[in-house]
Amino acid sequence: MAYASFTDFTNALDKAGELKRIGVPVATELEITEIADREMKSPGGGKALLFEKPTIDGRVSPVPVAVNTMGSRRRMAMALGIESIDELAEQMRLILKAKPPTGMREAWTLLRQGIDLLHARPRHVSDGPCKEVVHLLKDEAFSLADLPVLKCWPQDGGRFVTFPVVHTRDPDTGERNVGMYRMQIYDGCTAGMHWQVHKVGARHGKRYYERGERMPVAVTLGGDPAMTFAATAPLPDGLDEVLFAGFVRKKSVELVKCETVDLEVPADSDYVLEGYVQPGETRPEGPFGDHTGFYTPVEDYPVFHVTAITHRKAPIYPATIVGIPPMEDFYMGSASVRVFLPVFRMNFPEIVDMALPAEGVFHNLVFVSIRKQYAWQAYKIMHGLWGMGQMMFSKYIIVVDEDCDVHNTSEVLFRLCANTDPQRDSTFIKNPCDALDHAQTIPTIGTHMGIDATRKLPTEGYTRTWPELLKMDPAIKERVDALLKRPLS
Ligand SMILES: Cc1cc2nc3c(=O)[nH]c(=O)nc-3n(C[C@H](O)[C@H](O)[C@H](O)COP(=O)(O)O)c2cc1C
Ligand SMILES: [Mn+2]
Repeated sequence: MAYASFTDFTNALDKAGELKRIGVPVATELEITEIADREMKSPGGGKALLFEKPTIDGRVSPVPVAVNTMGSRRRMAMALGIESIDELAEQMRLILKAKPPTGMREAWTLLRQGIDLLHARPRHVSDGPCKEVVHLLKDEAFSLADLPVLKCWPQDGGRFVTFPVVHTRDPDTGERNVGMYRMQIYDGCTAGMHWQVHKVGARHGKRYYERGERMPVAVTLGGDPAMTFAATAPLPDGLDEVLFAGFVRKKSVELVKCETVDLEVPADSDYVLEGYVQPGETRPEGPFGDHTGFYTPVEDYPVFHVTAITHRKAPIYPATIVGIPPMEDFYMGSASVRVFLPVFRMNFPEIVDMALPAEGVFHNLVFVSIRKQYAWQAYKIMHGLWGMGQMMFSKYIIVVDEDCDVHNTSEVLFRLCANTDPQRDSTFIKNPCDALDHAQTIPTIGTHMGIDATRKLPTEGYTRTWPELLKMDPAIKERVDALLKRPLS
């Protein structure tokens, strides 16, 4: 089911008892973060929050701020209009099953075709609610300063748009990309554009730079949350996020032309920030209290110049906060892993399950369970994952046997401690690293570690007898179940 607007979505959350409305004034400077942080750290991710009277420098903004709208398993599924993320994973599996691909490349091609066949292709429309109010730059009556943008953490370099959906195009092929890259507000008409070096936005930017052309960029906020999720999903370069969003919500995304740049954006957006990046122009960005739980330092990033802002008559400003985990993004990342697990399994059928625990902030820690059949299969899986899209960033990969629940960190740690000889069972490799990781000596490159915590085979040189894991007799379990149902004294 698709939502007609972001307001539709927050109303659905409200009806489901998943929304807390906060009617008293709360400052966009730090106070919203403190409330949201407490909520996100409450059991299961707490509730979504709608701040109806956010203040900017003491003035009440007419635009409400929504936070933590996808920050639980249930709300993440609701955002995509489904009961459970498993439904979507099952659809992915079925597309791939129709004609099993022989490799990764073919799997993605097949997915694109499958998604296309499911009538997910965007529709082009001539107008939309995102244009109910149009401000061209020359008005000067409205600017970025009018949005209730958060200053998240005390040492942040300013206010940051934290849920921006950034639309760009490959100047060579015309292919579209949509990614989520945070934006630091510099003034009413300029902002930082934090696409990291490994991301598709940065690749597009590099091509504009090489061609010596100005790069059109459009940023949307709000609208159907399926689009926002698609912007964060680790799709391979070339798989259109707009197509993917259409597939997820089972309804074509309606695209409308921008007013001042040659790009199209979802017509249902709450806000559209139109503008451009001048290749070669950079400006210090940060510090910013980041996903890692630490401040990322000041670094030069491209500058986004606003040429127009259009919006709905009654928009909601969607935001998130990132910081020490667990935060809202954990639920978004977990949904991605779940949805793309069938793709991983296509290439590596022995993979049973996979988890990226919150403590690892996506890239730092990956648990994989496998059905092990031959010697050193765990290493094959590690190397396979390290070669796959954004999984290349995985700092530690721990491989366990199929009977270990990777979503239970305590169970994985038990296997790790019990089943490994540290030197024998670990491997180190060199690979690109997440741009946010402060631990590496040189940014964006470093080593990763893989640990094989599976039971060892004679063919792996283990000639002792591997012991059996304790397990109660099923008949006894049944008898005790029955016994405990009756009064014990
Ligand atoms: C809340 C949130 C904020 C993010 N901020 C950034 C960011 O500032 N820069 C960045 O490069 N990636 C950021 N990401 C990750 C990207 O959105 C993600 O890697 C996405 O898959 C990139 O899409 P692309 O492959 O089309 O570039 C963020 C993700 C989330 C969930
Ligand atoms: Mn992409």
